[in-house]
Amino acid sequence: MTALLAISEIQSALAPAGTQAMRISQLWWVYLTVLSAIFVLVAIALFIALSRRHAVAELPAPPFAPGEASERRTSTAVTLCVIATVIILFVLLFWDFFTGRAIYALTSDKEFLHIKVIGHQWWWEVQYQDPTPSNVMTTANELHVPLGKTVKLELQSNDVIHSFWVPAMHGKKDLIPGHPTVQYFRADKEGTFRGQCAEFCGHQHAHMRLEFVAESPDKYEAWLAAARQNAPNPTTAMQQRGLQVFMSNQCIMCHTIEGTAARASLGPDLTHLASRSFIAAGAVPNTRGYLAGWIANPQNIKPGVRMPPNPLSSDDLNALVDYLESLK
Ligand code: HEC
Ligand SMILES: [Cu+2]
Repeated sequence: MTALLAISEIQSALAPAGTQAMRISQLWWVYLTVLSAIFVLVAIALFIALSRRHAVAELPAPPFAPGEASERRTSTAVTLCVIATVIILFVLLFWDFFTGRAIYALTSDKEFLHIKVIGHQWWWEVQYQDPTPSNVMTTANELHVPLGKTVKLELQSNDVIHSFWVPAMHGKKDLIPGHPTVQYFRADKEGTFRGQCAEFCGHQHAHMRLEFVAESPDKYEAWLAAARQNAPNPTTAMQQRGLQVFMSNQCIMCHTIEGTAARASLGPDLTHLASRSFIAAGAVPNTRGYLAGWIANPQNIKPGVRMPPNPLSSDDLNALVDYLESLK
C-alpha cells in the first residue's frame, strides 16, 4: 500500500502555493535564520570562553577582583547583548503580528467562493455552496479552487475534533463539534496538493487525506459544471445489473448517487466516484482491484471504518464495480 502517495502531490508548509501559506513560510524562514544565527554566535562565545580557561594553579589567590578595565568591558558587553536581545525580540514580535494581519486580510472580502467542509471519521465531505439550492454540489475528499479567487471555507465536524490542513494554502484549523469555524485563503499557484487531518481523531486518523487542486478559472468552471451533473445512466447490461445490486443492498442507506434513488449521506457522495484518483480518503488508489476489495471488506483496508463488509457473489461484485467505474 505504498504506491498510493503520488509524488507530484506536495504536502509541505515550505512549498507555499497561496498568499496565506507564503506569509507563514516567510515567518518560518525569518525565525529559523535569526534564531540559528543567535545559536551559532552563542556557541562560538562558549567555545572561546572554554579555550581561554586557565589551570587552577595559574589563578591569583582569592578573593578574585577583576581589574577595572576588564570590569568595564564586561558590563559594556552585557549591556549591548541586552539591547540586542530586546531589539531582536521586538522584530520577531512585529513580524509575527504583521504576518497575522496579512493572513486575515481576506476576511473582509465581499466576493468569495463559499465551500463547506465537514469532517467525518474518517473522510471529508465537501459542499460547494450556491444561492440556488439545486446547484449545491457535494463531493468527498477533494477540493478544487480557481486561482486568484478568495475562498471562504466553512468548517465543521460531525463527530469528534478534526483539523483541516492543506499546508500549501494555509495553517491548520481545528474543527470542533458544535463550533463551526471559517478559513479564508487564496491560491496563487497551479498544482495538486495534499491535505491531511491534523488532529488525532481515532483509529484511521492517518487515513484522512484530501486532494487539493488549484487550477485556472476555466478549468475550475469546467470541473464544477461536470461535477454538478447527475450520475451517467448505465450503458451496458453489466452496469445495469451493478446499479440494481447497489439499490438492493445496504449501500443506499449510506451513499448518494445523484440521479438515482440513493440519497443518504452517512458516507461519501459517489455520483462521480470514478473521477477521483483515490478512495477511502487516500487509503488506496481508485483502481478496479482496490474498489472491489474495499466493497467486499473495507475493514481490511481501514480497520474500524464506518462501512460494513458486503458479502456479495463475485458476479454481483463485478457488476457493481463495473457500474461504479462508469461514474465519471
Ligand atoms: C453504514 C454505512 C455504509 C454502508 C451500508 C456502505 N457504505 Fe460505503 N462508505 C461508508 C463510509 C462511512 C465511507 C467512508 C469511509 C472512509 O473513507 O473512512 C464509505 C466509502 C465508500 C467508498 C469510497 C468512496 C470514496 O470516495 O472514498 C465506496 C466506493 C463505497 N463506500 C461503496 C459502497 C458500496 C458499493 C456499498 C454497498 C455494497 C456501501 N458502500 C455500503 C459508509 C457505508
Ligand atoms: Cu480527522
